[in-house]
Amino acid sequence: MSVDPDKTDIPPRPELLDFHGVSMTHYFTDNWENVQNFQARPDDILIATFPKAGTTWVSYILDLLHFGQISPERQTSIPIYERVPFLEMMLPSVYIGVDLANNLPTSPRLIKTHLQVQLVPKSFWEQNCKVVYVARNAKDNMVSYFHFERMTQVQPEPGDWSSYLQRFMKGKMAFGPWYDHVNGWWKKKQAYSNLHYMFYEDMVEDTGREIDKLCSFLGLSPSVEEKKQITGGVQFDNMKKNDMTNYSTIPLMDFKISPFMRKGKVGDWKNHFTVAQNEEFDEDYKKKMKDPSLQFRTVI
Ligand code: PPS
Repeated sequence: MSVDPDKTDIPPRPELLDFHGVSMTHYFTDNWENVQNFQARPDDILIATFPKAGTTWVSYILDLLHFGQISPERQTSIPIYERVPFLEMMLPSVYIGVDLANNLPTSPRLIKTHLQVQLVPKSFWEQNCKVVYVARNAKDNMVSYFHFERMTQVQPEPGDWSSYLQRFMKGKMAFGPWYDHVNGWWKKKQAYSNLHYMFYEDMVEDTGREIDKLCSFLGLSPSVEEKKQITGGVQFDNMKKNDMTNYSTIPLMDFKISPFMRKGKVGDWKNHFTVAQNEEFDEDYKKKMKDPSLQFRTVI
């Protein structure tokens, strides 16, 4: 199955619903039985993130590391959201993540999820799958999510910036509170050793270094030339130009409002938060982020 650009009759924006205590929209819960019963294989690699934390970037890196040499045509013909299916996404006759994942011909299979850790299908843990989690600082993550909600009908209406900020602090967005997400996965890492927890800011600071860490986690040893090619290919400007990674082939997004590959920066939050909003946010953040071992950088 692939995304069918002719089937673009997208219904009105979804409302948030409460799903096992987590805010979600029906697009991510309609196929729940099949999501929950998904049969992972031991060599599957799960890429987990809060939305807008760098999923596509890491997906592309992993895809290039695994398949860039053996199947170059894949890079020019299959969009990243099909190479790395979004497991819980369910848009009937347009995109069914579970079916896409089940039909992947590759080994390993790379699979994307935005689920809070407690909602991940249990077969991933039973099969001891490798998991790559990417986290991004809350302020930039929120800014990116805000612009994403503005431009796609499959997300709830974001409202204006100041009400969005309140919603973010309350966790009233698809996939629930950012705070629970990054903390839940961080705790999981303490008990589950096959989890590589990485940060968007580190990727921006030194992509090559973070690719090296990924390779060591995944047991891969690309040649110097290959690594150089990958590090170059995944830079923001190159991914923005690349139709297979910039989401321009998906009919559900209005790039005139905001492109998927928007800015790719650390610190864009400074262009959005007022001084008062920043103080209020920081105050609330301190109450929610109590674990001193989990630290984020909002500037680099
Ligand atoms: S999604 O919809 O949840 O899968 O989105 P996701 O891919 O997680 O996040 C999109 C943001 O990641 C930025 N991005 C990058 N930044 C730097 N370098 C590269 N190569 C890169 N690729 C994607 C993308 O621009 C979105 O962030 P913002 O801040 O909105 O630009």
